[in-house]
Amino acid sequence: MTGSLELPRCLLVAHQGPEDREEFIEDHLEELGELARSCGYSVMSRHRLKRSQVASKTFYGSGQLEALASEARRSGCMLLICDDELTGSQVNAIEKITGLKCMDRTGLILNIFEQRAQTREAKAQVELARCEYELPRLKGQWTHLERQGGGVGLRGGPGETQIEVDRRMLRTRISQLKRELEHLETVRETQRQGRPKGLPRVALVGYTNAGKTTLLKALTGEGEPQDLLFATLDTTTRKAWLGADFNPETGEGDPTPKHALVADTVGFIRKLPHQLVAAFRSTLGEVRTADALLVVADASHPEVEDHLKVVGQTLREIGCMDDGDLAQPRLLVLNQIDKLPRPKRLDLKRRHPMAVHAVAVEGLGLDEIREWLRELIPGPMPARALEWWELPNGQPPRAVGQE
Ligand SMILES: Nc1nc2c(ncn2[C@@H]2O[C@H](COP(=O)(O)OP(=O)(O)OP(=O)(O)O)[C@@H](O)[C@H]2O)c(=O)[nH]1
Ligand SMILES: [Mg+2]
Repeated sequence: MTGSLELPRCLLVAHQGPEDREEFIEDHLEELGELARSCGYSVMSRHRLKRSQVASKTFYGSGQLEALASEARRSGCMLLICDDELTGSQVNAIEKITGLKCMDRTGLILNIFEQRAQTREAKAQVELARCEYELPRLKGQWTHLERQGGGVGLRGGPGETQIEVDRRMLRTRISQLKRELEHLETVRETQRQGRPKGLPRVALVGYTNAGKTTLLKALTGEGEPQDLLFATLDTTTRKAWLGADFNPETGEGDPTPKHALVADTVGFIRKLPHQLVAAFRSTLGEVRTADALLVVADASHPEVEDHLKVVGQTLREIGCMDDGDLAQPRLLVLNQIDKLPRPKRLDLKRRHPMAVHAVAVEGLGLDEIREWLRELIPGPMPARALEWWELPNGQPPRAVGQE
């Protein structure tokens, strides 16, 4: 693996417990590499650190960390990115042993979101998540500050005072941000009320980089797809033309074209920091209140089934139930099938018979999606072929083997 010279270099590490499959951890590291690339780092190497139990102080073994430090020196890295969620004191301990700067997966995802946030709402949501993330981590700095205070080590020493001040400032900022977001949510709700009535509202959801924005563009003509994780942070709602259920030859159906409002949303990822999920509640409100969901997946990804599980789990986390009457209608769009050989497509068809196969970049599968969306709109039922029992002389179809 080579990295470009201009970008800051990093090493990636992940813990592998006795129960963890090797390919599974490799895939996590692959994804962590994508995240690092999205954040502007150059990945020099990836390491699976096997250990039956995590060490409470340093998370990884100290020998493992020392080996990493010399690897980092050899390849000119200053940064260690860990796939595991670490506490503030674990980060400090790792930094001390390795002499490298250490960042965990949550910190990396937060960095990406900070780089991408454009609108006031996205910025406030990301800052809220950052503050929530830093609050329990101030503890790590406490020891550091206390040491600086000449080893006073007593309650009320300079370190403790400093941490109290930091905590208070963070808490004040968190309350301000929450108030601001509540206000923005009211604005959003008013906008929602003001949207044309009678149009179904559909949200595009799915794992990051699956092709949601590409599908938005194909359906509505607007959107800027990018080959980057978390390219989209803000919800964009656009009107899509759905065509009509009308047969010009027989004159059956309704010739009036139908429309829907389609919202593009922030992508999901495994171990999506819960602080971010909580902070993005208002943006993700578009998903909760949508009349239907188009669940977009990158069918060519080797871990697509795992991605779908993450999407299901995140939808539950934001308050969309996926069983019983509470669930909105959902259509699974297996996108990017142009990258799959035919046997793999057939296998997918077997595993997800109700899903639509699509190539959003080429507009393939759009007709089926539009047809499904049209059915959400109350109105004349589309024409259908009569079944045998409805026909005057209809006969039930013969069972196989009766011919
Ligand atoms: N080959 C192929 N590439 C596609 C297809 N759909 C999307 N892509 C590419 O996949 C990449 C990601 O597409 P986006 O639409 O930005 O994905 P997204 O789900 O909106 O991603 P985030 O907003 O980052 O979560 C882009 O480079 C697209 O051109 C497809 O059907 N086939
Ligand atoms: Mg997008």
